[in-house]
Amino acid sequence: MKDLLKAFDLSTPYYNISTGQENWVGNSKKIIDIKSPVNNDCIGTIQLADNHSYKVVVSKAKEAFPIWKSMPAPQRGDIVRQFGDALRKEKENLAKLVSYEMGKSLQEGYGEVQEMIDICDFAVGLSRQLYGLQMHSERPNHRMFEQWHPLGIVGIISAFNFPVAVWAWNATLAWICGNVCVWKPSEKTPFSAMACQEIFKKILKQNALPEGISNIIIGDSDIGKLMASDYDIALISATGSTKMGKSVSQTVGKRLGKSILELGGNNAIIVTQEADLDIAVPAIVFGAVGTAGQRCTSTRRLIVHKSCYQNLLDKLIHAYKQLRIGNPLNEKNHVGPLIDVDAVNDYLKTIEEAQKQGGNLVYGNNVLKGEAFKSNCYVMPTIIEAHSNMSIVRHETFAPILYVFSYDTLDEAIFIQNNVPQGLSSSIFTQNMQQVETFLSNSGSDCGIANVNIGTSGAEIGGAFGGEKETGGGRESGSDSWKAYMRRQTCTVNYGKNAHLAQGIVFNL
Ligand code: UN1
Repeated sequence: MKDLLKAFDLSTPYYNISTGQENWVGNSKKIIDIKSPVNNDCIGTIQLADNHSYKVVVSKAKEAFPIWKSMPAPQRGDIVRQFGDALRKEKENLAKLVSYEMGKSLQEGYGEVQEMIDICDFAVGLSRQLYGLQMHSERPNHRMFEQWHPLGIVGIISAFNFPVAVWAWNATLAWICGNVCVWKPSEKTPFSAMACQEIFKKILKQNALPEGISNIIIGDSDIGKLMASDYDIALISATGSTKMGKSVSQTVGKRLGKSILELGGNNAIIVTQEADLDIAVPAIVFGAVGTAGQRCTSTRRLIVHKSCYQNLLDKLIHAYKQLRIGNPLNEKNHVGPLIDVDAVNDYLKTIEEAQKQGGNLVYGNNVLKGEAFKSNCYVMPTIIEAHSNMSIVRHETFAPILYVFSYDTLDEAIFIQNNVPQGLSSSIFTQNMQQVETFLSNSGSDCGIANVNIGTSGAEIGGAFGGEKETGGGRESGSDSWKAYMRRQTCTVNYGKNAHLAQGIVFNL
């Protein structure tokens, strides 16, 4: 694994922040070992940033902004194209590093890097399509239109579960829009983040551009708080827990700054009596156990029509028995470890609490022991039969725990689905068009993502990604999410010889 770090020039003992052309600077007293959840080996040691390092980073970003924003957007797009090309070349190494540092299966590591490549392609095209509307003015010889300008510094706070892709969704769009970025990755997965910075840094250098266009700062929540309160950060895009999002939003709100929040999910799949179970079962299993249940889109609740309830439950238990849990870098394994022992404790506590509240454990509830599992982070995916008045089902636990509910009418199923504080992703499995359209109607799913006959996780980058209620309301990635990274300006030009006031107001002097 040391070779992987070398592949990204990450081979000296301490890392902290990357600034300008000066490379890594560290100065806080907090030094942490980054241990792989795969085998508990120390990947490297990180010196966390403090206030001073933060200020240095922001000053580098500030210096770079005028240079970057003055480049035409399609030229900025070309820099992002080069980044996408470099990611294609580095795909294998980066996927392995992500898998080793975060614990997701290598297949999913490749998927995550592919998601980065896809968003680069999307951003390149978009760099020629930052369209503003033109409106007809009510006044003669006047032209009215809107245009979009960059914001300045975009702060990106990302989580451990997608240590590189979520940053790329934000950074690539922010860049083509003319912004510079300051990225605070999760301090649980800093090496994957720094590898990305190294890749992009080389491209900036090759193009004689300042590294301050992309900055990285490895710190704990204190750095997140500095970013949120900093008037120099025009937009904060934060991905993580609802608790973190509320704190960021309140701090940013105090200064009337802008934020994009992508917070917790509590995603459900409804399986109706007219579902094709052959396509439902793999989607449910991948949604619930993929990334060891640590996606914000992971399937946490399954709402099944009573007529097929037992049949589906039996099929799921059968499928769960086939799952291979183990080293995620071994492509034969389906499920890797949780991120750390704290996450394992949350898993155990949640299962215990669910049982106390009347849940019926039908599969799982086990931490695997032995040489192959020596990090103590490998858990068995778990299935619990639940009912709606269990309060625990309203909480997001980042672990492979699936609650299963039985329902009678579709209205009841939709009610159960929506009756949680979060609103990210949702799915229905059915071949019945009325059921599909009811689920998609304004009386149906209240989530930002509503799928039919596919699971809750694994969204493509082309759509806007995000959700409602405590998920935070932000939208990232595709569609017109780019607009959040720019400021809109409405312009009206009088090219005539007379002064006209709007609304026909007469003001004769
Ligand atoms: C996340 O878990 O924060 O839709 C992002 C998905 C992925 C992204 C998840 N494309 O599951």
